[in-house]
Order: sequence, then structure tokens, then C-alpha cells
Amino acid sequence: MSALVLGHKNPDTDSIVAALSAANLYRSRGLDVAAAAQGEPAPETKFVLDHFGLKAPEVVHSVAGRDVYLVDYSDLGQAPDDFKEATLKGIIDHHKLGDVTSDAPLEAYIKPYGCANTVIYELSEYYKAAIPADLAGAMLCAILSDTVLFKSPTCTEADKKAAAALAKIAGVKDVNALGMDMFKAKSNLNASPRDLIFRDFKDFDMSGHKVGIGQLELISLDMITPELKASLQSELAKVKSEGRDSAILVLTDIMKEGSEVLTASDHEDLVLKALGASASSRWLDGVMSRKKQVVPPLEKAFRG
Ligand SMILES: [Mn+2]
Repeated sequence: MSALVLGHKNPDTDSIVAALSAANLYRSRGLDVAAAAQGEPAPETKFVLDHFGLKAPEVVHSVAGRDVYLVDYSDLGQAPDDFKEATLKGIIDHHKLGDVTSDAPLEAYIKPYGCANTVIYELSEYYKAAIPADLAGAMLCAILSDTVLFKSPTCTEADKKAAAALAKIAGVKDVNALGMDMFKAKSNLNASPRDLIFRDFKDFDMSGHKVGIGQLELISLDMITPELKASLQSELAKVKSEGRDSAILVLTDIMKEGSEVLTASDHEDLVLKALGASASSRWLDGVMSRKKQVVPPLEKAFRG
């Protein structure tokens, strides 16, 4: 059976495209792999796949007995529940080192870049693996998505360089226009409050506290009516009650370059203070990255 190249739970564009692009890389090296995802594409990813005529990876929730290459994460919490019964063969990522481990030597490429597809672009150069135009376009979109059009503090020179090279391969002339079209697709709020919270949601173990953090990136927060905000807040309380210490929703305004934060927590004061917010003022100017600007201060606060 082919080894799986598998992105994280609640897959985002980077995670799904990274499964496709890493599978392309591994195949060029003669490995027998299949791209996989732990869920269906969200609206933004669907736009990207449709735009470049790519098929979504097969959806896989169980990996027992399989060889697995992880892309875009190395946290057990973001892997399938039976991950410990799989054989970890490799990791390509751009997050902090997680808590997966392996029984045998593996290959791992982790770089502090804005996007896993930037790492995969560099590896494709290194291994001289050709990237088809349609895949290059999707990889470009993954970089635009993860770096929020290069505006996120996670964006590096390597991301910009990879994006320029991929745009050339894909024949994309106006990168910014493509990015805006993609974020318009992402700003689709036609979903239940629960689906909106879980569209891009990650659970973290913070010193023994389970903290779930969702992020919605929108062209403008004006799209969120007071009614919708109230339903998101009450759904968030439900999400918290499902075994979490805290459930947090980060509503990012990509044009204003900041975020409003909704919270439901056993440690409300601690959470708000860590983020530099208060019960009355929930706007976080300049905050666009969950990974870099939301998770670290919360981990520090929960560490005490
Ligand atoms: Mn990513």
C-alpha cells in the first residue's frame, strides 16, 4: 500500500496543497505515496483546487498500519487518533516542533517559514523535482493564504522568493488579484456558527489545559453582523464545554491588519490579559498570526 502524505486535522489550504506538492516531490524520488487529507476542502481551498483544476486528496481518518509522511504539523493532537499505530516516515513543516516521535530513522525538514509549501518548493529545487504549472499555482495560493498576502509577521524572504518562482511556473501575472479572489472565497460566511468556528481550528495542550483556537480571516469584519457575532459567541461556549479549558475565536480583518478575539474560558482574565485584550476591548491591532501572535503568549500565560 502507498505511504500516505497527510496534512493536519481541520485542513487548511497549505495543509491540503502541501499533501499534493510533497507527494509530487516524493514521487519524483521514486517513493510510492498518495496525498491524503483529514477532511474535505474548506471554501478557500476549494476555490484554489477548482481554479487550478486539481483534485482534492483522498480523505483519511485512520492510519493504523500505514507508512505516513506528515506535512504542515508535527503535533500528535493534529494527527489521526490511531496515529501511534502508523509508521512515521517523514515530516515537512514550518511550525514549532511538536510531540510526534518515530520508532525508526526518518527524514524531517522543518524551517521557520510562513508556509509549508515554501519548504516544499525549496526541497523540490534541491531534489530537482519538476513542479507542474497547476500545482505551482496552488502552492503559490498556499503561500498567499498562510502569509495573508505576505502581510503576516510569519512571512519570510524565502516565502516571497518561492511565491515569485511559483507564480512564474504557474503563469500567474497578477499575484495580488489572485490572492484577493482567494480571500473573497474564504470570506464566505454561509455556514453554521459551528462550522465557521471549526473551519480553521486547532487544539493545543497548554500546561495541561486544552485550549482550542479557531481563526476566521475575512476581507472585512464588517461582514460579521451583531447577530452572527452573538451566535458565534454562544457556540463558542458550547465548544468550550466539550472538554476544553478555553475556546477562542480569532476574527482577522486582513485589510485592517488586526483581529478581534472572542473567548469562552475558565480563565477568561488570564486569556484576555495574555492577548492584550479586555472584556470591553477585544480588538488586537496588528495581530494576524495565530501561530506567532496568539499561541505563544497564551502558552506563556498558562505556564504561569
Ligand atoms: Mn501551514
